[in-house]
Amino acid sequence: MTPDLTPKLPGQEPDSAAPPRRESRGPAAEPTHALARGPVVPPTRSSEGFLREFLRELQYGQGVTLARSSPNDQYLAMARAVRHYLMADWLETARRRREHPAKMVGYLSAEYLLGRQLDNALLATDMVDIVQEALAECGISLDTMRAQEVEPGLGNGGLGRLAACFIDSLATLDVSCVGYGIRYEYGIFRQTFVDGRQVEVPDTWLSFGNPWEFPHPEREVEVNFGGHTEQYTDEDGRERTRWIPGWNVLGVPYHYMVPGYQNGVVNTLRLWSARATHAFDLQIFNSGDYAEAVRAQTFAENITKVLYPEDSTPQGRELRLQQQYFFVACSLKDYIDQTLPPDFDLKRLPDQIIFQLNDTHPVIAVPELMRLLIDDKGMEWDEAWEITQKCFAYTCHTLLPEALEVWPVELVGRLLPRHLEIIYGINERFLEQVREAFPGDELRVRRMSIVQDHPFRAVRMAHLATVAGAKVNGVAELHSQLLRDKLLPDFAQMYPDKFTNVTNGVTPRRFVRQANPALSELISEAVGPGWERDLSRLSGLESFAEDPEFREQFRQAKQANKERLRALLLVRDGVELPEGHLLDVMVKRLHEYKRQSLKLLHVVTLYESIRSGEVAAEDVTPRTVIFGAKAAPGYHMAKETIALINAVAKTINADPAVKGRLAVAFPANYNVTLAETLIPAADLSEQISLAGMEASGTGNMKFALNGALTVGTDDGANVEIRQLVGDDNFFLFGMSEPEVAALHASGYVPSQVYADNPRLKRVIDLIASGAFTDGDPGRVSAFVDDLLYNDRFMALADYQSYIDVQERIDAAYADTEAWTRSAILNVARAGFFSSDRSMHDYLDRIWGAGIRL
Ligand code: 26W
Repeated sequence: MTPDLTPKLPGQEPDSAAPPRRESRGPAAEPTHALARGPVVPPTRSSEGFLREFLRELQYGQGVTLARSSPNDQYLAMARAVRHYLMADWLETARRRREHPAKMVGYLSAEYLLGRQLDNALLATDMVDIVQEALAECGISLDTMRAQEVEPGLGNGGLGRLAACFIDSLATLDVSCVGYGIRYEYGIFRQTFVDGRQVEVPDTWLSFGNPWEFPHPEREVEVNFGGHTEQYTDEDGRERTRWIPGWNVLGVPYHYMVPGYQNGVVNTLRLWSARATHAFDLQIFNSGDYAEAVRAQTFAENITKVLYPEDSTPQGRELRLQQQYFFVACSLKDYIDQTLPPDFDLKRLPDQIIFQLNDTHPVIAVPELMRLLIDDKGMEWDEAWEITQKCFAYTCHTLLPEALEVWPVELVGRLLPRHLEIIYGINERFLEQVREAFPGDELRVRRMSIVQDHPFRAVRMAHLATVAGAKVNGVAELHSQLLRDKLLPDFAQMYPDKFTNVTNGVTPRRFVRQANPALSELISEAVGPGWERDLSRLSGLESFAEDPEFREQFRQAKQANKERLRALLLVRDGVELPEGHLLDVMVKRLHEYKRQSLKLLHVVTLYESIRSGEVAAEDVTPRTVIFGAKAAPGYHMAKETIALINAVAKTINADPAVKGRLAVAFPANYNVTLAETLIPAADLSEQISLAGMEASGTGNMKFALNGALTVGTDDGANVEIRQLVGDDNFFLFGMSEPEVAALHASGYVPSQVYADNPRLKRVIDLIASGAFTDGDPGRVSAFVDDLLYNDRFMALADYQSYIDVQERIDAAYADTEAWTRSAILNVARAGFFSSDRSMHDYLDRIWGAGIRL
């Protein structure tokens, strides 16, 4: 229920009752004391210096003595002490950017899957040794401190993690950027298993305090919703529209530091949190209905309460649209009113900023900017549209048609009536252009319309983004091609120059340097220091692949990482990983198109072939398969798949017949932190989506950079990984995208594939018999029936090819030297997948001139 609030118009607030407001800009007078005038002086970079900061924070910040402090006290104090070392750079970066304004990137993303901050900050400031030494003086271990941190899981998966990598790279490249997003009170749910089934637990990441954020309530902004619009004539006699909102909330920004890698740059991530407006306070004051006012307060704060855990099927929920509008409205207002100089001429806006739209989630920013320019600043439509089109660029992250966001017209009209009018205005003018370019082609007009009529009237956000954006990009070569050819072909025909590609990347700081110190040391010894900032230097490892001594060291590093993983899983999950196995890892969101089901069929095939005596256990390459995956809470088939993986794991791990040869582990709650230990330990990276379905994948890049070999389809960025590392160092299998399309067209009958392949039949029959579910076939029927009679993502069609390639992998792994050689070549040739390179591509292809490097 929407609280009934009288709209707050300027001047309506009785001064006497108005709550105190704080100025957001200051100070008034010049300071006189030298200390107050000079630049910020960072604390001394020594272990004594750090110790001093730490103890001060402990005593004055936490209010405890060392002797009485809890690990959480210690963690909070040390994190704040580390922060001190970034502060001078943060303030200096901000000052520099203000004094020499260059074009800036406004990265608009509903998700940032940041991962833990402590290690990242220590690495950026190069303080690990200093801090370790200082803590040792207090009898505190750095590892204990690291373990205290709950990672900010403000994202679902690939898209959110990509945003985190990109802002890391922009800071490292010293590009002026502000990341804008949402400070969810609850991030992605914590996954637990009860009887092997996923149970979601709220992620209370803020409950022990968050030392990495800086709330700025004095920079709050007001965001309106609901109400209606009305026409009026302004003083100059012009017909204008104004929005009379029905209710509003406040956005309070929380600032996070985004440090570059040892370069003195610290950018800002600005996450918005919703609060009730002061009108609520007034209501308490005036109406005396305290309980009602508090209820309204809760209503407002609901907007940023929780991250929606769906990452492929939008639910069209009202609160989600509220979240989207809330954060972009806050961000645009913040940029225009607080970041630009007060007298800035908005005609020049495109010289100052480019807003990158991370998928369609922030696309409501387009009509919002139009509204600001037209209604608030009095611009004419055409001028506003010209500016708007230059200020946005759109990145698409999917190919699944059902993942494309559409918002019911009824909902948009009720929540954002003025924006709906503007969207209609944009669409009307756009469709005129379509008709002009393609006269008589009304079918095309209907296909391209921003507003769809069927199956229900709704705004197609991808169309809006494509029409408004100066550029539209996909996230890997293949994906960008399919975007042009299959997802948005009419648009590609109309605006061929708009479409471009930027292949994704990952930050080598977090995913190599920080996650894999053993390999990092080897790399530094081989190619010298500084590769973390220029990952193309990894190519210097190429010749070391031929060096037996280096290969031995490389294996030792991998072994150390496996031991680190074993130790972690033992305490984290009570899982005991066998030693000496090929570590075969599939970690990513659970989705049918990613085909965890195919991996499971392989596992059962291995199991069945040993059990049936088809192969002798001692002839099998020992393997441990590790899964990590969260399912969207409402995604039934995904949850069934999780239950089945756990059931299969339980059976296999308990069966003495395969002991020492085959094991399956499924640690719960896969997240960034677990990835950092898992990926460096892996031998084999599973990237087995149906070709044409995975936009890019970024886990695939992290594995290759950590010396795992990929078994993969020709999909997403796998294509580019294979091109770069070479066919000899990549295990390709399965249909290509054109083959998939052809099979679709000719009619795919999975039950026929099953009937024609005796091995596959044995495997599916074994599952269907209830062999893994205590003899209960009912628990697997949904999974089995879907494979046999639907199999939308053609797992059965690729089954034999997958089994064959896995047999080649078994043999290849047995040749230790050759395998190591391939693994080293993967690292040496994967430097392209640094997100620094992605950022250079965005600068060259999308963000344009004016951004200073
Ligand atoms: C609920 C609606 C919805 C729909 C799609 C929410 C989130 C999405 C995202 C676009 C899904 C996503 O994370 N896509 C992934 O983006 C990565 C970064 O570009 C790619 O590497 C993955 O292939 C892609 O699945």
